[in-house]
Amino acid sequence: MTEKSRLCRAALASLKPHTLSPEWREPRIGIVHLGIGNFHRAHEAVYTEEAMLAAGGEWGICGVTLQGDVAKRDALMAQDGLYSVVERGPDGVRVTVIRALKEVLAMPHDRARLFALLADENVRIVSLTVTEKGYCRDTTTGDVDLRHEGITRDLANPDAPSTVPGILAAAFRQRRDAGTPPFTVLSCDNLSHNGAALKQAVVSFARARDAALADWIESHVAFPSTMVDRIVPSTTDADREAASHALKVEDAAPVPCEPFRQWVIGDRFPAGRPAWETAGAQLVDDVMPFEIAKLRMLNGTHSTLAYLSMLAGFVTIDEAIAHAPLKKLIHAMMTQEIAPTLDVPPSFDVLAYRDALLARYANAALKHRTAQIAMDGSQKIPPRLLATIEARLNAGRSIERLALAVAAWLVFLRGCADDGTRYEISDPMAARLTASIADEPAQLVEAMLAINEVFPPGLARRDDFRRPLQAAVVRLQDGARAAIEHYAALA
Ligand code: CS2
Repeated sequence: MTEKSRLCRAALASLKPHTLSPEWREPRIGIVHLGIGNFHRAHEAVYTEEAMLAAGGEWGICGVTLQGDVAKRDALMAQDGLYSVVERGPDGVRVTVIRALKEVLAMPHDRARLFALLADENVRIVSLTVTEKGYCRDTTTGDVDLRHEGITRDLANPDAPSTVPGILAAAFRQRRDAGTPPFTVLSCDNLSHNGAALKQAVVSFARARDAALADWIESHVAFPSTMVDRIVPSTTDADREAASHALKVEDAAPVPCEPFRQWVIGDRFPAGRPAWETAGAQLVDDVMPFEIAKLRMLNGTHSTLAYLSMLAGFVTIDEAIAHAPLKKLIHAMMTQEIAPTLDVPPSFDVLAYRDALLARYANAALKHRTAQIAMDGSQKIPPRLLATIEARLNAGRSIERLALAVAAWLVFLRGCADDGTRYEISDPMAARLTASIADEPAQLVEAMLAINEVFPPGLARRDDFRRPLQAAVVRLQDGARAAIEHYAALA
């Protein structure tokens, strides 16, 4: 067998049928994206390429890995930033080569190049997908966590930062001192009020060293909020094979995803933006209703499915949702417990949204692993489930199924599935969480509720939360499948 050549810009002429459009003019870099994971490459990068095709603009992307993932940088740079998006839906597979990514950097190795770009006035947007933990927030105040190891280091060495707040504050110091207008900061992470949350983290970081800089950021920089949505699993060999089979050249870094995508963006870009609306993005004044609906309905049920599945032994989301009692439980959880907490515009049909989500979960071509979603629960549980629980309790309503979801997370943290299979807990708070593990349900609930970074003390104290939570942990002692059956049968 002859070895296939590698995807690269010189080969683009022969790849035209696999691009969004044969037209292409290489843009300059206008966006720096922190956290160049699969999600960004299947989402913002695709929207941005379509926007440039429709309306032009110098919006090439420089992606940055903050974890020093040199292998990822080198794999993408060996392909001149090109990669394919492998859309997997009920109607088959579609492979598209994306060209918007122009450069990839790995921190801390490429710090000088990153700061040169962050100082460049052509860079008008810095976007982020760094997950909840990348914000280094003290969740009780929303300010940056001054005890966080990376934050302490960055405050002591402001010219060699490695955290997101540290990097952004240093970049703004450069721009302010040079008289260059600021770039807009666009958070694309799944947390509520993501723009405001990031602004608070960056401003409070700056304030700890340089109050004038904090004031400058506060008054000059726009941090619009966004709601991002596309289910994007990790890449497998099957994706690499599908891409190279379709393209007839080797792609070492394809991204699998579902056909569906959605992006709702707060329209505040004083330094300009790509014409993302031409690619189907919704530019709105207020993102919040969309953001909360997505976090609670999609991410909330995703996490529920993930923890129950880890215990019950369902490996992928489609496998979990094919289990009739679990589907019934998730349907009821959305309809009866989550949807009533949402305050959405009349044009937003929550029940149609629910049905569309269930159909997306059933996509058997995607193979979205429940273990992937189960990661970082300490960061995901509060916005996805606890906020809904508080809203329900404040309205004097029941939380049986939501409590089961949180209970499943607690039991999951024991690191052992119902059939005895052991798995690792991947979570920035893993040590703290596993130290609080107990076999006895009441003890487990007690120890976990004492972790204030996850459970706000006001909620943790409430009897109307503790009771159903403990009852659900007790149910799970008999196995997740039995618990699922029980809760699916609730009226
Ligand atoms: C998932 C999300 O991994 C997870 O925690 O819930 O990444 C989810 O797939 C996306 O938010 C969908 O837009």
